[in-house]
Amino acid sequence: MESIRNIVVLTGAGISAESGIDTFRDAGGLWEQHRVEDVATPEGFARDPQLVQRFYDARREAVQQVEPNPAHDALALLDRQWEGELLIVTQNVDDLHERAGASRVLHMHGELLSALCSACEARHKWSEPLLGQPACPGCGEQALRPDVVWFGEMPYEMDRIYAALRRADLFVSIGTSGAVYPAAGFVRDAREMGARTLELNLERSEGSYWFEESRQGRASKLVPEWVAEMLG
Ligand code: BJW
Repeated sequence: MESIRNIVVLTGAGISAESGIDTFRDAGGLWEQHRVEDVATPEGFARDPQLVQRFYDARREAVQQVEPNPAHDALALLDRQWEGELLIVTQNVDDLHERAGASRVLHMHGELLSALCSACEARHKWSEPLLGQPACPGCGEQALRPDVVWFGEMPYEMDRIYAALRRADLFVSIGTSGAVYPAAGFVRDAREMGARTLELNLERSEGSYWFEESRQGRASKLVPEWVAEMLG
């Protein structure tokens, strides 16, 4: 693509599906075994912290057993070789972009391998279960929760994301259903600010009609093809 210098890539659960991590809204997705209100809201956590800690402990353990797939690898290659600005904004709480070698990554919905202390608000790298209420390494309180963004909470790094969207020449959305805001609104924001827009998804997403171009297929095929186009 000509005249593209600054790129924002938004990724969702679909990019990690072929690594073996369940998506949220597809058949067999995580929400089928648990109600959203029970496991992904501050109210659900207050009501039954053990259920929520168990849910995230299982996912934290599972994420350490999987590997990046060709879609993560292709984005990492783009990250290494693209000379203009690039920001990979992921809604995913796994670390597969980083493990594939990408460094320009921002986790707007938090990270499974991190714990947040509700008492002192410190964030700590964390790979162990939280169910046994371990003490916060910073303040000693037994107040650690998964460092993820639940419904009704403010996603991380919104200022940096909007600043990158303002500068973007191209916005690319990969493997996300476009059902959750504010991420679902980025395509409109990017267009209003003059960027070209491209969707790569297994099927047309809820917000598909906002994109100038939409390609359907598996991320492990579409993403390497698109990256090859970008790197010429
Ligand atoms: C493949 C594939 C393959 C499969 N290859 N593709 C009414 C209207 C508008 C908004 C609201 C409203 N009421 C409430 C809100 C706000 C609310 C919201 O959006 N609710 C909706 C339900 C409507 N949002 C919030 O509360 C957010 N905070 C907020 O808005 O704060 C105020 C604010 C205002 C303005 C600016 C800034 C802030 C917080 C949202 C937090 C979401 N948290 C979760 C859980 C994180 C922790 C965890 O992982 O457990 O984030 S929910 C869940 O959904 C998770 C995901 O990141 C997120 C998005 O899911 P994603 O990635 O799109 O997955 P799926 O499964 O939905 O889609 C997968 C796609 O991949 C599908 O399309 C497949 O086809 C495709 N696919 N295999 C390519 N191989």
